[in-house]
Amino acid sequence: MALERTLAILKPDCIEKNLQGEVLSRLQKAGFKVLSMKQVRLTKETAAAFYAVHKARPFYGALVEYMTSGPCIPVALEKENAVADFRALIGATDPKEAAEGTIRKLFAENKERNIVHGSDSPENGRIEVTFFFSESELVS
Ligand code: FUP
Repeated sequence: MALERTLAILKPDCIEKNLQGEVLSRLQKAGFKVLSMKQVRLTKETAAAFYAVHKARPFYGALVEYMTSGPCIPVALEKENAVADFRALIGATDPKEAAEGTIRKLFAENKERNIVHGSDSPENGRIEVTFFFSESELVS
């Protein structure tokens, strides 16, 4: 298995609910190495660019609005098989469909307020980490 990077984003609902420590603790216990993290308030432009792949989807405008409604914490993660393992840890996009014990099943409200983002492929994992972090911020 290859060492991969994946980007987590603790979303505004995670921060509103004071679940930052809870989510970070779960991902660290699951073996993810935190390469870097920071708290940011996304601008409309930044959120729109990050989710550009979903531009044509009906939920795009609301998603951009939501992701700019409060602070977010992008977290750069590294682990063998990081992308698939992180998606398994967080569960399905819709918490109603998420497996028992997953972060979204435990803490998320709906498909929009679903606590945490995870990259969907190793290629996007690298691209999304680079979207938020420069190499100097990733040096351990
Ligand atoms: P995921 O990869 O599990 O985060 O989910 P998707 O790629 O399916 O969705 C991308 C983003 O759109 C996620 F932040 C969730 C959000 N979304 C909505 O806000 N409403 C929807 O109906 C579906 C997805």
